[in-house]
Amino acid sequence: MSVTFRREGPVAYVELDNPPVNAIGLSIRQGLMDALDWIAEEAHLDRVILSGKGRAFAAGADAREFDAAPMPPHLPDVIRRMEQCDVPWIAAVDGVALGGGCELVLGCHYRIAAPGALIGLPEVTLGVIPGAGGTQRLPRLVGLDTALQMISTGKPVNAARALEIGLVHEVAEDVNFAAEEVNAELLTTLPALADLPGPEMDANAVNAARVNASKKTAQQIAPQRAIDLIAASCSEPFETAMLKERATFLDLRQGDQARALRHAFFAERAAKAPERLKAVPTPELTHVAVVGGGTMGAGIAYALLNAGLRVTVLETSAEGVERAQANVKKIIAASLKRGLINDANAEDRRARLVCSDDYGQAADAQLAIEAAFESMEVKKDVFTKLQAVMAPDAVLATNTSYLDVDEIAAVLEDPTRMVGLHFFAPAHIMKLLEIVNGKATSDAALALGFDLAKRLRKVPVLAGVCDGFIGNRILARYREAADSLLLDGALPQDVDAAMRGFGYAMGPYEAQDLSGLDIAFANRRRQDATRDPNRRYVAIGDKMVEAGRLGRKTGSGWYDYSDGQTVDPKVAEIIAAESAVAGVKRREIGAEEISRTLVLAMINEAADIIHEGVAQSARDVDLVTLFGYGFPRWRGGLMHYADVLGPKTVLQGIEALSANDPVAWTVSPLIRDCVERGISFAEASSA
Ligand code: T1G
Repeated sequence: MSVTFRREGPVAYVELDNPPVNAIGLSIRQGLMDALDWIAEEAHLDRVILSGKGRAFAAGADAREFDAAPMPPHLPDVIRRMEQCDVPWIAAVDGVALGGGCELVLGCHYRIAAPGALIGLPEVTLGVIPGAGGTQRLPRLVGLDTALQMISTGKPVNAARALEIGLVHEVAEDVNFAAEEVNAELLTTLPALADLPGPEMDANAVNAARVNASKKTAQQIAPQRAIDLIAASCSEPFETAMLKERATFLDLRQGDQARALRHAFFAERAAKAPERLKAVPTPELTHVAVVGGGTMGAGIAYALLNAGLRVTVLETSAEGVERAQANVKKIIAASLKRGLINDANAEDRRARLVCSDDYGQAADAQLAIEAAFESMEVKKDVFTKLQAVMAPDAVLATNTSYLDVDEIAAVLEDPTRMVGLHFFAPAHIMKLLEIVNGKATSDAALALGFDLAKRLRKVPVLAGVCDGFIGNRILARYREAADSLLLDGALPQDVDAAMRGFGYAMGPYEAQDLSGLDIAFANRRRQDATRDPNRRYVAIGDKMVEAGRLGRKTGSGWYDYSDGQTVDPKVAEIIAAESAVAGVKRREIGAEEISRTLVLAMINEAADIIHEGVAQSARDVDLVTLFGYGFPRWRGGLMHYADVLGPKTVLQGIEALSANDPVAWTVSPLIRDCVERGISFAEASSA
């Protein structure tokens, strides 16, 4: 039974019970209709208390039903019946009431929240709009401006804010008890929100919401459509506007953007340890050592402190120790300033942090994460020292971005304890964690890696060993294809604008100016010996580094930073000179060709990565590109987008580009396989 109902005296109790978060699927909608039928037959009831069993009131409509035809009873009809019920309904909200959960609350006549409750309409984050009255009832309850903010951003409010804006009548520790205590007389006077007049139109507020949505959720349809419907609440009769809301919801949920956002939502939740690791025993994590207190090390240390762990940051000198201490404390201070933690939390984190140049301090750590300089010699030395002090069953992890995990593991007497844990800067903010499975890596080491990911609330993705694992290998191909377009006629600002137009927050050149051109330079040097001489090599990046243009940190890179970020004519000169040396006649290259070329290059590389088994599935590539590299979430991730294009279109697109550089554009066997078998990338590689 997804909905239970009973009465005690004049009080009817209706409880949602669909673990884990009371997602409102058909069983709940039908259960509520059954409860309403029962209530209609009961006499002498003065209230119905609606609550959610477990940790949520209700997480919203069951998004897994959105791919199928809608099944009656439909939520808007259920809520309308609650609202018109002769017995007043009280929402007793403990936990989250989101989406349809919030719309159930709005269908009640009296609303109570527990202090830790979160109430909101996040539908736009799934590419849809509130489809059960939210766009019409919320403005009638909290006013136009607040409704515009809440619905177009999808951000929920906490109990205090809900009380402040009038979304709930009261906040109470024990919401059920408070509901029993509400004055019965008062309950009979409370109107149904649908019967209230809509709010006054405020064109400025509507425009402000549109401008904000076009900035924060550029190119996304749902926020703008939500704003249209909220504005309609000012002028159109409730029932008329409700028909429009329903039609808009049904239209959006089948669209590419909603499918992509649903895919991203469920892919993130499916990111768990492979089945075989579930049975592998792992130690309880209490103490983790981090080697290297630079930017990455400090970020990792802070993520560990945030998860309640004891952390020892190891350095090689007193200065290093001081620098590590300062770096972690800087992050703590920044979190304090942003209100993410309070003074007590900050003190608690500082108390669990030790920075030291004595490796012996790590002796009882269950795990060590090396985040030292990206040099094979340095890493081998670190692991030799760790091995000497840590327990033989402690797991040793490297955060290397590019270096060969197997070669590092070879310095250990027991290489099975080595695993790659590739964090992304800033490590305490970026959710992606690539867990790199070395040749010798044991299941115990992998399992501990996934335990850590869960503890840190990261999105874990299993990666095989190759140059750059999954994400950086795709990034290297993205940059190589971009540099090739520079040689043919594009300029950095053209490429960046084109990729921002595709949906990235930042293009590849402005991004590289942030991380530094020297990293890719070092990687190209590392690959010199093994590069295919028939593969087009673009030396523009090398010339930039030779000219001292390393990016923001040197005041200039692909752009000039002496006064903000500006286009620098010197860069175009360097590029033109390289085109001349290469004998290339430069041509105009438009934004559509740029974005198509770069996305196809990434898709082809990702297809190889899946084909080689470095990534387990297309979905894992989506997680990496979404949570580590800023791929637009409303496109669902690189391979979800590849499936939107379709394998045949991908194949044709790549073949059309291969003339210029047949080696770089060799079509991945996975793509040919999908076309020949008539299957999607998701089907070809479903883990
Ligand atoms: N539909 C289906 N499954 C859901 C779900 C949902 N709305 N929300 C959560 N789950 C599953 C999730 O996939 C996971 O499954 C498990 O529940 C625990 O979730 C008509 C149209 C509620 C804050 O956007 O934000 O209502 O992996 O791991 O971290 O107008 O889930 O265990 O198999 O996330 O504690 C609007 C989405 C829907 C809220 C809990 N609602 N959910 O977070 O647990 S559209 C939302 C969340 C709608 C109406 C419209 C979070 C959470 P599994 P979890 P959590």
